[in-house]
Amino acid sequence: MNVQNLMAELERKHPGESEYLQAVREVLESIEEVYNQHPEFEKAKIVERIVEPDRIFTFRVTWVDDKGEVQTNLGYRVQFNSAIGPYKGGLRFHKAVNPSMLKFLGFEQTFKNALTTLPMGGAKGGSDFDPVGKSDAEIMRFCQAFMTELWNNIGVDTDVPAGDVGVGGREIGFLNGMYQKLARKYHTGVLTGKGMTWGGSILRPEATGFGALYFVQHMLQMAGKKLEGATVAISGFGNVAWGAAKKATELGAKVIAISGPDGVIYNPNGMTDEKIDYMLELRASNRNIVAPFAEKFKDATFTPGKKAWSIKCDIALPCAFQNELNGDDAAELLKNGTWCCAEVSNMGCTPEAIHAFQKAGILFAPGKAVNAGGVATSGLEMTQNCMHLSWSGKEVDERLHTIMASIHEACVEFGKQPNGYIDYVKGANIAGFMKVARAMLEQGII
Ligand code: 2IT
Repeated sequence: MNVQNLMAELERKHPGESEYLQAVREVLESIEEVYNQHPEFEKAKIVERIVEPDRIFTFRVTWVDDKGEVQTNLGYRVQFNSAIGPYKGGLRFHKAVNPSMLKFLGFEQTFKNALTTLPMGGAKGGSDFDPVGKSDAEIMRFCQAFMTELWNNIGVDTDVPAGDVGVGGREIGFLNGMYQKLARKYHTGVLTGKGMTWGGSILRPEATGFGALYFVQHMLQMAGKKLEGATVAISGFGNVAWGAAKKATELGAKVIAISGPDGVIYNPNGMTDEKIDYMLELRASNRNIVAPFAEKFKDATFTPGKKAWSIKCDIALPCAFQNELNGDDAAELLKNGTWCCAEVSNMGCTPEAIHAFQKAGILFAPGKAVNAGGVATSGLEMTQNCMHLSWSGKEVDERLHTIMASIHEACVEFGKQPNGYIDYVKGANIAGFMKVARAMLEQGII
């Protein structure tokens, strides 16, 4: 394999798909050396096959808003790779959703799911529907219209969607209701992230953030550092940021920043239960602003137009969107003494930011390892659904702990450099890639 040639070919085939090309380049650069030691991969053209999704469904979603006006959005499901199990991955509702974004997410999901140790292939889907400012009734009608097109392409043993940005428990409820009505199938395992009374798993809402903090604990332990007393800046205020803030606080760290598209909240005294609960209210309001946090809690201040990375912190946790932390942000964090950055969002850092962190020798880990606790717990939800039972919170949490420990171990095994530095990017990419590549190899040319 030659990365430059492969990338040139992909750029020609998929012009302008910047997020997708960025995600592919990062993985190929990480695996090049190991790949070239395996002529059997080269012969089976594994890399040429693994970078393309198996198939993409694109569909029109038409619905009626509260004013009686007809609205049309685009819907997608990218079924990326099924070598190790049925397609699995979230749905994203955001105005910027396009095929490039969902292809990058589906590609990442394939390797992330491989890291979880569970048998799940990679997928992603969503729509350019913008939930901001929508009523609950509008969200319901949109979800129902979206499922009218999607239902025939998903199923317990084929493809199991879940939430992502803009899709939480409320949306999964509306989607599941419509799925059952259309498919006349009532197995609880067609979607994950369900409510607790209809097949959901305890801890799934918390799992992405909790798993991320378990991963950070392992990183810190290995580096001889501690979470207790560390200051943490988190971007975003949605489901993932909420889980991360909750667990970071529980483990003795001080969450001094959260943020939104409107600006940053500086929270010098850290989180309380009331503040953490309020993050859920902010998300549920569909306004997509974080400023009200500082109106409600007087010890916090809001600065419009600023990112979480403007706040001096020990640990930076991007928890919102891809490329939300760029080279300039990394430089500012490093100047302020940040010594760890763990991506909780998918591809939260630009390549320039990752390069800056690694060059400075600080702890850095990529989203596909750090945030894998979310989809791992979706996998545990699927297992419970198939067994027709539900596990206790203790049982799910223990399994999540074990999975995050094993992902950390895999990153160290494949990412340890001769000078002792652990390149978690390389480690996660090689570990995830090797598993999927071997599975493809053993199943022939298809
Ligand atoms: O990016 C992700 O891993 C998710 N949005 C969760 C996917 C899932 O199937 O739970």
